[in-house]
Order: sequence, then C-alpha cells, then structure tokens
Amino acid sequence: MKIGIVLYPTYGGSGVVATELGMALAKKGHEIHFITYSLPIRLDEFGENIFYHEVRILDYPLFYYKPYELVLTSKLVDVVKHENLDLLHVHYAIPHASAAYMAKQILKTEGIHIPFITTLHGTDITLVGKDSSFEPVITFAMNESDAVTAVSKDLKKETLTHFAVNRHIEVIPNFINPEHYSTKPAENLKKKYAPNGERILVHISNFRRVKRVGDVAHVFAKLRERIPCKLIYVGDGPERPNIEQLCRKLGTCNDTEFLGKLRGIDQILALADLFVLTSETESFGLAALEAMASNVPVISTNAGGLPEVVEHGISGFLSNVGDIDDMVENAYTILKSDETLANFRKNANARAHDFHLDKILPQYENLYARVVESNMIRE
Ligand code: GMT
Repeated sequence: MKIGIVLYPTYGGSGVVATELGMALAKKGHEIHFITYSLPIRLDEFGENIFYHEVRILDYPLFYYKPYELVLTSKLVDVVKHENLDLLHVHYAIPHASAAYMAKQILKTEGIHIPFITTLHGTDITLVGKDSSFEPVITFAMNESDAVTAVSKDLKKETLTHFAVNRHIEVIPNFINPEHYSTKPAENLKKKYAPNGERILVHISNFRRVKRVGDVAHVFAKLRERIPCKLIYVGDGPERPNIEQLCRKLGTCNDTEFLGKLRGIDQILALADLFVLTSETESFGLAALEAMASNVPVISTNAGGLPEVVEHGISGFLSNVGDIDDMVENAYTILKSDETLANFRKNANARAHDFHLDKILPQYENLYARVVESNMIRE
C-alpha cells in the first residue's frame, strides 16, 4: 500500500508514534511518504520504501499568521496525485485532519478518491481541540474522516464527551519497538550521573504546564531525604525556567541535571531506576511506556490513559494528580531495596511487551485495508 503520513516532526509523542509507525510499515513493504515541515526527529533510518516531502511556506509580509494548513493541503494534493497514494493517515487532528479533508475534496474534482484516517493523540482533544476556537472544525473533520482512531480508551471517552462525533472511534494504543531501547546502562554515564551508586530518577517531557513538572521537583526533594538519589530532566519547554528556579529554591540543584532536548533517549532511560510522570492530563503517556521498555518502573498520576499503561503496584504506581506525598511513598517502595526494584523492573518490561509493535501494527494494517476497500466500493 502507498501511504501518506502527516505528522508533527518535532519532539512530542504524536510525531514519535507516527514516525515509528511509518518506519515499521516500510519494513513490511508498504511505501511510506512522510509529509511535514521538517525532517521528523526520529526518522533516522532511510529505507527503500521511505520518502519525505517537505511542506514549505511562502513568506509574504501580509501573512501575519502563516497559512500552514493551506500549503499542507496543496502538498497533500500534489503527493497523492503524483505518488499515487492509496491512503492518508494524519496524526494529531489540528490542523492535519481539516487539511486532509480539503485535499480530499480538491482531488475529488479531479476524479481521485483518497480516503484519510485521523489519529487523535491527546491535546488535540483534551486541551486545544475542545476550545471553541477549534471545536467546530475538529468535529467536522473527525466526522468526515474515513476512520478515526484514539490512542487510549480514555481519549476516546473524552472525545465522545466533548465533541458531537457521529462516527465510530477505534482505540489503537501506542506501541514500542523493543529493538530501539537499551536495558544496559553505559558504565561511564552511570558513574557520571550517580558516582556513588545513587538511584536515578528520570523525567522526560515538553515542559508544558499540563506536565506539572514542579511536582517532579517536589517529589525528588522529599525522596532524597530518605534515599540517596539523583534526578535527570530531559526535554525543554515553557516551564523549564520555573523548574530551574524551583530546583535552586529547594536546594536540589547539585543532584539534578537538565539535559534539554535529546534526539535519542535510550541511553538515558537505560540509566534510570525510576521514571516520574506527574501530568494533569495524559492521553497515553508514551514516554512512560518507553521507560518501561527499558526496564524502568513508573510512578505517575492516574490521569487520562495512564492507568491503561501503568499497572498500579506491579509495573509502577498511580497517584492522584498533585499528591506529592503519595508519589514519594510509592517511589520509596520501589527503590528501597535492590530486590523490590528488580521485581518492578521485570514487571515494567513485561508490561511494555503488551504494547509490542508486532501486536499493534496489524491493527493499523487491518484498518488501512478496510478503509481502502470501502473507498474502492464507493468509487
Ligand atoms: O503532550 C505531549 O507530550 C505531546 C503530545 C503530542 O501529541 O505530541 O502527546 C500526546 O500524544 C502522545 C502520543 O500519542 C501521548 O503519549 C501523550 O500522552 C499525549 N499528551 C497528552 O495527552 C498531554
């Protein structure tokens, strides 16, 4: 099948999932065309079935707001037509779903019938999409999609609660390719970050308010009173300056590292003893799953789709949003002895395998086949 994948190329879960999906499909012989405004960060393997089409925006003084959606639409029309695509799969509804809808209508006037699938990732529904400035367009684009998927049951529920969606939403969870995660820490890095064998806590996010990164800092400050530990932050975003200030205020900076944005996170996850995710909403929590694939247990909130990923008391623990003391207690329970930690590590890895690529990829392929087939019947 020839598939166009539309995605955000930057750091963020939806782009990672879309890229990993495309690379895995290409390995299975599908022809994959990534369509976005810069090279996706995880697109590190160029195979014979992988193509990249860059969306460029013409700069013109009149464009105070650059019309990305329009140039994306034109690019979709061009790629579908000239590469003879069978299907478009857009990741993150805004503005990809409405651009795909528009491209579909334009192509229809030329006798080309292209179906499109919209995958909802989270904030396109829970934070941004349901705002009245986007809602009517998102609702329309979902209803006009040939199929809609959500990455968790909770996200499906949220979508049905806040939008007048009149079509079926299929839940296809995010996945991991275990080949991409290392479970062996590099000794030199371990020595660098935890010279005296301290436990290493890791948090990875885009440092947006929704992640409540300050809670990570508070959990760490309390935990280090009970157990020798270090904290590594990966990622960057609007809240980072506040978190750096908080670290100074709490007096924890000597035991904290801010690594910023990293292309590969496998080496850092391999060092970690515990992954901490304190989000207020989280449709799935791909970063937590990636940690689990690296044998790292997770303490997180019980928000959104996180309970569908982390098993309370088995591969980690879930706490109410903002319940710092409970998170500290949970972290201590996991880290207090090597034996308990080893057990949680084993369980985390086993849980990650429930989301193995081999289990999830056929669900997408099956959906693609159904959508393309019903599009042919309609033609
Ligand atoms: O919030 C982020 O981390 C970025 C965002 C994205 O779209 O890139 O993540 C969302 O999609 C991920 C992949 O499906 C999910 O794992 C995240 O839980 C989700 N983020 C939120 O719901 C806040």
